[in-house]
Amino acid sequence: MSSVSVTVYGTPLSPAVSRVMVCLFEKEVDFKLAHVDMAKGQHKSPDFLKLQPFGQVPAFQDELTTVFESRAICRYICDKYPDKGNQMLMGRRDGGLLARTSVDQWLEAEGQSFNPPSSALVFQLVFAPMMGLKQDTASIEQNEAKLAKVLDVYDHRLGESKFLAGDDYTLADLAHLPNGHFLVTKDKGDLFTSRKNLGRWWEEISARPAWKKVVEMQNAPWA
Ligand SMILES: N[C@@H](CCC(=O)N[C@@H](CS)C(=O)NCC(=O)O)C(=O)O
Repeated sequence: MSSVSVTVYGTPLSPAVSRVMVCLFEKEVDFKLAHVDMAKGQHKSPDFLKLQPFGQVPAFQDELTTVFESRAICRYICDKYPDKGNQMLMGRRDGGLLARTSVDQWLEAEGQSFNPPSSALVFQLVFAPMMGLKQDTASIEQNEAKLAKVLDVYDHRLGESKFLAGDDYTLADLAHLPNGHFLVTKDKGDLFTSRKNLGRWWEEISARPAWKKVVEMQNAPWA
């Protein structure tokens, strides 16, 4: 019988799915990827809706526990497997409330400030062409301007500390990889490299072996 208890439902091309996958790789938690064919609408099927009531990927199962929302899944993985793999992802264990709060704060900043404009850009630059939709240039311009303002704040922060939450690489940094990667591969890398501290940070976090494994899976022919 397989000893793997964790299943991620989705496709590695989805930013939210790849956020969970990179967390599992960092934590060295074995998992199965159950492919969900979104083109066929499998994410809206009654069985899938039992795992993810909004009909979105990822869905996540660990034995009898099911969790949805990629950032909540990442927190679950860190809490459930504290002694596995990278043990700093939720902040240093001896760092107490302040270390964890700093991670939570920047993870929220990713979800509330970075994600809305970067997701809109990724949709226009990556998924609209894949789906045969015309790119909306006004949306690209507006969201790039919104994102630039967010990244100015990040650049300032990253002038004070090596990573967003402090001196260690944490979930707060990791959560940015999926959208950041698509922006860089779609010629928007100057959003990062034109800002000195942000460019240094991006180079470091995107070179992590756990993220490289996700990119390899995204580039596989079956993805
Ligand atoms: N906030 C959710 C977002 C999930 C999400 O937007 N998933 C997209 C793929 S990246 C999806 O399933 N889209 C299809 C749909 O909304 O019907 C998370 O982080 O898990």
